[in-house]
Amino acid sequence: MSTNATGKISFVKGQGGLSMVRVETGISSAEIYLHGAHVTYFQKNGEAPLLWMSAESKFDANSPIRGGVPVILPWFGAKEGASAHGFARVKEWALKEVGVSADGSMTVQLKLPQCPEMAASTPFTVNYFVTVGEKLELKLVLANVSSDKTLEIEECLHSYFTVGDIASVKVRGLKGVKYLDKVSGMTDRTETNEEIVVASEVDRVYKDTTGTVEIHDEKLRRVIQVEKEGSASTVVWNPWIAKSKAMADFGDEEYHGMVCVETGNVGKNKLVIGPGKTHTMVARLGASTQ
Ligand code: TA6
Repeated sequence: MSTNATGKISFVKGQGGLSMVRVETGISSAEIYLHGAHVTYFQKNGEAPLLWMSAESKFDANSPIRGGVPVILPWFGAKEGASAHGFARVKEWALKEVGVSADGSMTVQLKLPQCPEMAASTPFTVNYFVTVGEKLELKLVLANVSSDKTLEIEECLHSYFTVGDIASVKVRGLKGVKYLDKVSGMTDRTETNEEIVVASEVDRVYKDTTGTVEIHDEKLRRVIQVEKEGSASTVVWNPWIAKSKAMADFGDEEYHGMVCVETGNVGKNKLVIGPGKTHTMVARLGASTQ
């Protein structure tokens, strides 16, 4: 355990006996599992937790954790003969460094270890920097370490947010953006609403969009900001009734208290990284009370 004037970092056994880093700064706290480099908790002192976790989530080495911020790499969605959303979220990441900044925020750096699944692709490395402070800042740095081959890769920080009641939530910031509607057979549509409301399953991959998305939560009287850099895709998801029931690690009624607004480069926005080049994506997550 290491501490400084305002913060503390502890290395503990979390749920399921999985290794977890607990970060406590003077103004916020977070929990990060080495399994999947999975941030499961972030809360600013005096506010409701920012991230949502399923009470039914598994915590074992072979399963993804349900909730928080799954790190989706090197593909997004389904893939023939492989598990959905890639393998990074079920690997044990290496803890590389922890640090404190002058403003009291604390950063944990994790690295995806080389693994057999990577052999099939252009060699790459993944470093992930989780900064806990006023906001939760997530920085994903992909490096193409090949000297002559390009790297084609998808990435997504699949953030689950706590809301008071999905029925009184409005998602703003995507008006005019084109999206792939996965609920109506992968139809290409354009967002016409200033405010997106969720009253059935919503599963949309918004394309070529770099703006901040806001989650207006009337019940918790707060606005969550999902700010980003180096990301062209935003995914909005709520499983609603049938899909909630179909997932073993998702409570039948839990869809009322969550919404995903995800930060990535997926589908038509997948990354093509040149030999020896790197790409950085940042998601900056926080809330302001109304
Ligand atoms: O990002 C939305 C989505 O792609 C949905 O289609 C749904 O499958 C969700 O991800 C969760 O996927 P998972 O593999 O974690 O159950």
